[in-house]
Amino acid sequence: MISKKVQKVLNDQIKEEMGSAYLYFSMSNWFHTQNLHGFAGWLQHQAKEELEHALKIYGYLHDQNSSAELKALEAPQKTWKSPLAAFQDTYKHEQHITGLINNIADTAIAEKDHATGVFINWFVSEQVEEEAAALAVLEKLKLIGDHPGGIYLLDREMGARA
Ligand code: OFO
Repeated sequence: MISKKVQKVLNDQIKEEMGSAYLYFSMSNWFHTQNLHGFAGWLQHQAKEELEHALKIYGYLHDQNSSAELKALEAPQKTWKSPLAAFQDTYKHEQHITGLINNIADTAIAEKDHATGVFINWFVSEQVEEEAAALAVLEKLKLIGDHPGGIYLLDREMGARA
């Protein structure tokens, strides 16, 4: 059984993971409208991963004989002024999520909840990868600047992810 505090931060995180999925679906949609289908595919893949993260927490709550509370989601941003602006937001968003995951880890420690500590460690490592992946794209976009040829090539590279 997990404490009320741990239940709360885990339920809040389900909403955050669903919100991440929503944000990345919305970005994917915007990239499709820009005819950058490689970026769109990359973000769709990312959105699916976020749904899996939400499901992982949902499953853990049930394994702990608890119940998931599904909260309302806000509509995500719909347009960006450039691919660079979108990936600045992606990187910032992942840093925000890392902070929330660290807070869950801190809560588990404060509650002497070793099971949740072990469970959330997977997310701690995952966030290192997610920040690195977003930053790698962001840095390439900074290098490319306003050169359409560079965006075109990066779009092809991004399309290889799926
Ligand atoms: Fe769920 O890792 Fe990104 O947000």
